[in-house]
Amino acid sequence: MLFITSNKGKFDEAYEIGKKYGFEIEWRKEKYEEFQGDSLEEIAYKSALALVNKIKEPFFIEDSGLFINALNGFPGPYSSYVFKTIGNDGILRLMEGVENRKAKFIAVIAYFDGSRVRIFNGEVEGEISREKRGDKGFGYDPVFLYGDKTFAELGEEKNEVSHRRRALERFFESIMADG
Ligand code: ITT
Ligand code: NA
Repeated sequence: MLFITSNKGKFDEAYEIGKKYGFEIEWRKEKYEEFQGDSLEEIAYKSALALVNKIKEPFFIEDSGLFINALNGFPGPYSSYVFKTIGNDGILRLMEGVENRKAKFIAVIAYFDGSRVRIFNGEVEGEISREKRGDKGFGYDPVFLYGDKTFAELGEEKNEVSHRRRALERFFESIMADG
């Protein structure tokens, strides 16, 4: 099972989750052309289609993002760019004085099965913390509270509850059902 991503954090988690289901996930570290779009689904679907000619064997990609309620879903589909530019400090600044801290992570997997592209979703609800906490995980993990801990404090446990876990679970279950 080939996972195409430039993000080591994503790969490491998918690899660990895959093991639990008996799937060996192989990393193809590649920066692919990422289509713009209004939704993660659209971006993932179009990006996967564009890779089909190049890869020629079954593979999946995953597009993910952080959606903050009080910011109308920002950074959402722009999560990668926003992380590289303003980062977690920028997110905390935007949330200064904001009482409604609700947010969610969404992961969308686009899987090319050799003939068509199929989509699997997962999400997890939480809150934006008041300060960065924890040194595990990657990306927005230090500012995403799940209960009273951030994803960066949870470590391994993140893989039990994350958006990525939920999307991968649906993906693996579907493959197993197909035999
Ligand atoms: P690809 O090569 O797979 O596209 P990417 O890092 O560009 O890697 P995305 O386009 O999906 O990935 O951008 C998602 C952004 O959201 C990126 O900045 C990630 O660091 C962040 N992110 C995704 N999942 C996360 C998670 O589980 N915890 C923290 N941050 C996450
Ligand atoms: Na990306």
